Amino acid sequence: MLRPQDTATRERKRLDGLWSFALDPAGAGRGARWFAGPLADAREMAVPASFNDIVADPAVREYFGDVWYQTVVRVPRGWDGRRIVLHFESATHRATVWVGDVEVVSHEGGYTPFEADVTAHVRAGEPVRVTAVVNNTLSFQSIPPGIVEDTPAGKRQRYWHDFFNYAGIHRSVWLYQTDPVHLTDVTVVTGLDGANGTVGYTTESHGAAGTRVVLRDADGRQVAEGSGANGTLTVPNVHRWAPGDGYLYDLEVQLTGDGGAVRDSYHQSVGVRTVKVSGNRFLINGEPFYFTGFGKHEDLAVIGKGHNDAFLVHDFELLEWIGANSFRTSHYPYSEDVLDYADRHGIVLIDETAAVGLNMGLGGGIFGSQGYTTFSPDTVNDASREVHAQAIRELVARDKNHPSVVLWSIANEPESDTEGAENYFRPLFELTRELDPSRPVGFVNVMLAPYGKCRVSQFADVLMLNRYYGWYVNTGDLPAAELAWEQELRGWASEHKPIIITEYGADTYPGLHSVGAEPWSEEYQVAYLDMNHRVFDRIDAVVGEQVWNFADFATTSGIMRVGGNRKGVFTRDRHPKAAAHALRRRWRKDV
Ligand code: BDP
Repeated sequence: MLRPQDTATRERKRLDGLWSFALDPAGAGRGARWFAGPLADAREMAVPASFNDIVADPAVREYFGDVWYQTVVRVPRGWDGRRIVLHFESATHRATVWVGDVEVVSHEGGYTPFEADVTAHVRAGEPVRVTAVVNNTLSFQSIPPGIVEDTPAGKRQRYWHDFFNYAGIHRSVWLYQTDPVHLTDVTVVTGLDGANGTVGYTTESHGAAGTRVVLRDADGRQVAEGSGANGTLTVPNVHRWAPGDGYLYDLEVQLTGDGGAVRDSYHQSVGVRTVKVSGNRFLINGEPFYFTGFGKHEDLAVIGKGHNDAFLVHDFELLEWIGANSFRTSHYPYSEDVLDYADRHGIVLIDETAAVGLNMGLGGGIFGSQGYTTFSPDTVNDASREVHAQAIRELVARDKNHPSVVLWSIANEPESDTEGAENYFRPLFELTRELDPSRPVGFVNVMLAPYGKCRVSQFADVLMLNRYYGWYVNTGDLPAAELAWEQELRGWASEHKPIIITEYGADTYPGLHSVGAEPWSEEYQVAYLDMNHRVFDRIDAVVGEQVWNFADFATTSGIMRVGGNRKGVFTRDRHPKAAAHALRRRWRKDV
């Protein structure tokens, strides 16, 4: 699926703004055909945004079930005879959409796009009603999983991941038009051959008589061209895409119709770079790369997981300020605006699916729910794995052309020390490699499956480890933590794979200080990070450090969380804690 664009042949209209919104706790709306007219008893709701924190009502914040969104859009007058498509960048966690009275699309998965050809249901120049029922209930067959429990006080949604289950329409909604002859997909794979670059391209289209491609440099100068639905272009003296140097070429795909006229034009940005794992090195353009940065979240006050351009720019400014060259899209695919921005600015990404919390052992103690077996016919089962596989397919389909993405993470901290886990994950690794042979694949290992116990890391090209020595274990005892951590890490290093520490962090209440580096104080966060860095610097196989987390973020409530997860190096409103300055001194050679 291609991102909507304005080009010489395409036009789009953004449907963001205030939509009508209604909760449907009884799940009555489908049967009662709420889509067939204006939503009754509706309030106004911002799109894009999570609905949870916008309304001053705990019942809305904690709500799970169906919610309805509706808007009326006038189809532009000039779109007569064109193919018209309705496109959602995401709806969390699933949605069904109607145009007028006609159901046009349903989609499962909260963080990837979906669309429907609505040409037959709209008329140029006329208004049309667009209604979406969005559902945020988590089950053992959703990614991420959860369960609705019957309690004496009523039904409660539980889940095993440590961030708030924000929901709604989190990203832009578009109406766009193309010629009936149109491109449906383009894939680019780049290579290097001495000073030259190669751009292999594959296109899929509908109704085209011919395909032509033109590659232009950042100044708009043509550097290569080709014809045919697929082929390989050579770029003499290529300007490589590299960490810190987000140089992009533009590949224009032109489709011609029967008479030879250009019917569709689509622009795909291309960063020419290679990614490879060699021994325990992670190579970008053949050079060893060391990841510095964070696990992040899409999480903001009031708008929750709603995309916001001001914070997009600000967060990348802070990454540059602190000297981070990378981050992980923990724990779900981020807005495509984030990926485009990373491409342009040379920030390296580990791109993750929403498969977080497939570990009932972990969440049980900490976050409330107890007593479930992770992989079983009644819990995470074959049907769940198919949903997970589809999430991987959609992630790779969406993000395959981003040079910033150098590594797929197919899950965060799943149970990985059992036979059930091994059987669950083997085919998912195979699938990911089949979908994208050009990038390494991994998953993020949890502390409950330490070196020697994990049965899934055998499938991974890169070892990604989340460890909390000095926080969840050896709390407040950094000398003991340092010994234990180094011992475990030396075990992993013996596997001769590159190791990225994808999480290490300590909750820190901003403004809390102590002479003796007490847990929760700003001094402890600094001392904790220093201890980790001493360990990493002693182990050659460590090729990256990503602190948990970039910023404080919202979670479910519980005795482990004080106004959310406080492991941010920045506060939720992006003020630096002492650790931010300490990291800046380590990561930036120039300050
Ligand atoms: C890890 C998870 C992450 C949590 C973090 C923590 O991957 O989502 O927020 O620990 O406990 O288990 O802070």
